[in-house]
Amino acid sequence: MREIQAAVIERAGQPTTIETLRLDDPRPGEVLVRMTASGVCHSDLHVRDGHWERPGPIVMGHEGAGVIEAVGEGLDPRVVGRPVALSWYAPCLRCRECQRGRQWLCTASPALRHAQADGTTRLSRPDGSPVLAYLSIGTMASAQVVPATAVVPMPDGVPPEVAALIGCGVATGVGAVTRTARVPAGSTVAVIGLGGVGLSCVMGAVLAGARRIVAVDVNRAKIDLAGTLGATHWVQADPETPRRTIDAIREAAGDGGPDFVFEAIGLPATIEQAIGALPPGGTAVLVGLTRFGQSASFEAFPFVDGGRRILGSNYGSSVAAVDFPALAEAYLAGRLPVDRLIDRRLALPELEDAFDRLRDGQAARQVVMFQA
Ligand code: PAD
Ligand code: ZN
Repeated sequence: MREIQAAVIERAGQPTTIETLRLDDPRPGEVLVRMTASGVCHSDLHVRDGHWERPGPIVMGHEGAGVIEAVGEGLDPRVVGRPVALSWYAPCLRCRECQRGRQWLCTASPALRHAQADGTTRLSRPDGSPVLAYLSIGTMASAQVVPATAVVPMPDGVPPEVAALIGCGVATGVGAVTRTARVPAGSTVAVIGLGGVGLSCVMGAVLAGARRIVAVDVNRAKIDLAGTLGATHWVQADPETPRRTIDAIREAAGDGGPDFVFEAIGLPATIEQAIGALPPGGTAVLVGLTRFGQSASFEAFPFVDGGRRILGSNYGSSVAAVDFPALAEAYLAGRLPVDRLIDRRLALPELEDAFDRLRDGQAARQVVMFQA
């Protein structure tokens, strides 16, 4: 047992407070990780702002990296000291989806209960009451016990904040392009929404050899950042005039519109823009997550008549154990400049301020850094 510092919310929609919690030792199939970095992703903000119902109290955070400090019985203790990135969807490796290689659709992940595989949590308050860990990894904490299948060793030389981003935003955005959509070289691509996820879609489009990459955001600074990552064209969106945004995306992509449009915000209006900008044969890839209960619509006849497609992309259709090391190697080789997404490093007590900046659309990726 040890004491940790963690950012806790009592229930979805409430502000975070920094608390001292007790962390029990890892049990069989579990790993104790000292956290080194945790990115601030909009999915955390969806929970913080009550867009998604979640049980509580719960330690926030799902985009993390750390160093293995101890392992539960049955695991190889030689991994102690290894730097790792954490997957927020620890696969059970036994269900039908895991068996067919679609771990992002695992039906028995402990992440579904924000607990360990046996349904219990290693976290408690000083009064002994249990505290959950968001998606089983609750990375806004100085240390955590996590499922062993959530832990992916990183090659030497990968900075903690880069490893953290590989654990969510980068895997989600790059994977949407290379895994979910399998964008062929020479395609034209548009990305709507240039936060950590959308900027990763831009990097993924570069890796895929896209011919044109149209970066779309309301915020000019985000567009400029996308340009440094390889976007070739840009559209500054005005939410008041969605039709103009659609026309501008089509014009920038050429040939009647982009072959692929990635929506990386999660608003019905921009989902409809992504579909609306497609030429015949085009594909809209929905990456952004809406509030619960929201719908988007499109006119059915031209969609079908034009042979268009819509894909939902969860976690970039990534298999963490395979894809995280590959993303890390692409970073080390200079082909995936993940560090350029990071515009602020902060300490855990500044988390609410980081949420404010993210809510305002000001932040690219902010990362909480933990002291050794
Ligand atoms: P973010 O808030 O950092 O980025 C959103 C971007 O959208 C910002 O740059 C905004 O300026 C921009 N924006 C907002 N409104 C508009 C508009 N009307 N038109 C154009 N641009 C606009 O978020 P993020 O990158 O951390 O996450 C993006 C979404 O992806 C969010 O919904 C998150 O929950 C989701 C997500 N999905 C998965 C998945 O597996 N599908 C994983 C991780 C995150
Ligand atoms: Zn995330």
